[in-house]
Amino acid sequence: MKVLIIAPVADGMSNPKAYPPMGLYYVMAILNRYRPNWEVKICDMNHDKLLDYQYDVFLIGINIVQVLITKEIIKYIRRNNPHAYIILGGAMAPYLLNEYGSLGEDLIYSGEATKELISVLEKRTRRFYCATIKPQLRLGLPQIEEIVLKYNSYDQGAKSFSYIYSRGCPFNCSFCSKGVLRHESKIIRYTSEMILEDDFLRIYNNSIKHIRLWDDNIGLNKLKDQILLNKISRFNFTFDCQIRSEYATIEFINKLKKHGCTGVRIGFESFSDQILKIIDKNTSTENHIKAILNCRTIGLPVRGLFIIGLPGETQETINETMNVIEKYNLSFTASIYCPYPGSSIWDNPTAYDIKFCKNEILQNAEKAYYSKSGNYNCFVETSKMSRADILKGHQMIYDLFPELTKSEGERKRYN
Ligand code: B12
Ligand code: SF4
Repeated sequence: MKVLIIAPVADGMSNPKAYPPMGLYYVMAILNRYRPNWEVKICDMNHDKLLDYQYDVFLIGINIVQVLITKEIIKYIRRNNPHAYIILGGAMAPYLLNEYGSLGEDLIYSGEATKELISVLEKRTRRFYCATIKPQLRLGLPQIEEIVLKYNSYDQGAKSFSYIYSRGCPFNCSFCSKGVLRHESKIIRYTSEMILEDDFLRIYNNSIKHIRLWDDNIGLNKLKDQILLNKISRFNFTFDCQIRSEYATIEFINKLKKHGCTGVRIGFESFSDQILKIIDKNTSTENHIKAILNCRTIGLPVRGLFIIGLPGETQETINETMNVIEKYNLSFTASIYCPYPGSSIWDNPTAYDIKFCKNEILQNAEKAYYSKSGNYNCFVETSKMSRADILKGHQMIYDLFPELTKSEGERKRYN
């Protein structure tokens, strides 16, 4: 069987070279492992042109911003190969049928790629398939060499590699679109120690010095964290990761630093307790401030991630966020809020202080992120802020603190 796995163009991604489509390499790993005689290739349309349509099966992985482009890709495939079997999967898969109807695919596969995918392909199952979530996580990444050749990202001047050690998240922020993890997301699945060792050995053998961790769970499980950190130290990697503010205790930050952490990203979202409550963030601005201070005490660079335009946003709440950024000289990234399917706000907009048009978002999601012209868009309004106010408030943060958009490391280098 000839299989082509496609990553559609991800418009607005600042540097696609830095972001391998990790999920699709795991899909490839499953096929390679259970059907080694199948010919399986990946076409990342951020880099490669889709020129050859002579495959039996096309597997396409999509998130919300890749839906419309995928519809076009499917049209091309059908035109050039009417007998192809086309499957859609990835973060947006569970919501596609409900929100868009069919995009022209044969099957929507919701969930992690597991061995079940093989029988789905062989039986040419139609319409919708929901994979069961297994406690044990997936295989390793056998194509590390290929990924390193194609994607060269540098962090802290060192060649780096994106990696994810755990999946799931026990929290339920009302703005978060949990995608394939769905309600079972509370079952946290970790890569086994043996696989971790094997992956890291091959990452090391490919001259990678820095790991960029995309886990949502660092700090949640002491034992698992320790396994990960020991492995990182064993290969002498440096790394960066994201953590929640309440996990950023002085002990944990110290531990991260000792094991080679060069910086943490913290999803503060807002410095208004009222907003944190509305979005069910399950933490407080007190924890946020402590986290910043703990990072400063230990000397670990921190970047705050914020979302402007969340339910309950007012000019005052934006000011609260700005005051903290200024007071702590905090490096930051601020996005504009856009509700996505799979989140509680999307499902129950009337329960929140927010207004938006679902159809407008579904037809323009890729523009909500960051348009090619460099402009942001806003598709929401709160009772106190219009779209224009939110855009203005967001722009003001960038205008007031342009220096703070750089990382702490960069700021030191240029001072
Ligand atoms: C790393 C990451 C990024 C990176 C890199 C993205 C990239 N293209 O590689 C950056 C920071 C750039 C990014 C940006 C954005 N991201 Co992002 N990102 C993630 C994150 C944290 C990890 C993704 C990952 O690699 N997971 C690991 C792999 C193994 O999992 P996976 O991709 O889900 O793949 C598995 C299954 O889904 C399945 N599968 C996947 N594809 C396919 C295809 C087929 C055919 C089959 C059968 C199975 C299958 O098998 C895989 C292995 O089990 C996820 C959250 C998460 N924890 O997953 C959010 C997430 C994917 N991002 C999300 C969003 C919304 C965005 C942005 C739109 C954010 C914004 N508003 O600015 C942008 C869009 C960028 C773009 N243009 O694509 C949402 C998607 C929601 C949705 N419903 O679509 C997520 C789920 C976060 C969330 N909880 O809201 N992101
Ligand atoms: S935003 Fe982060 S902490 Fe909140 S539910 Fe999503 S992954 Fe979990």
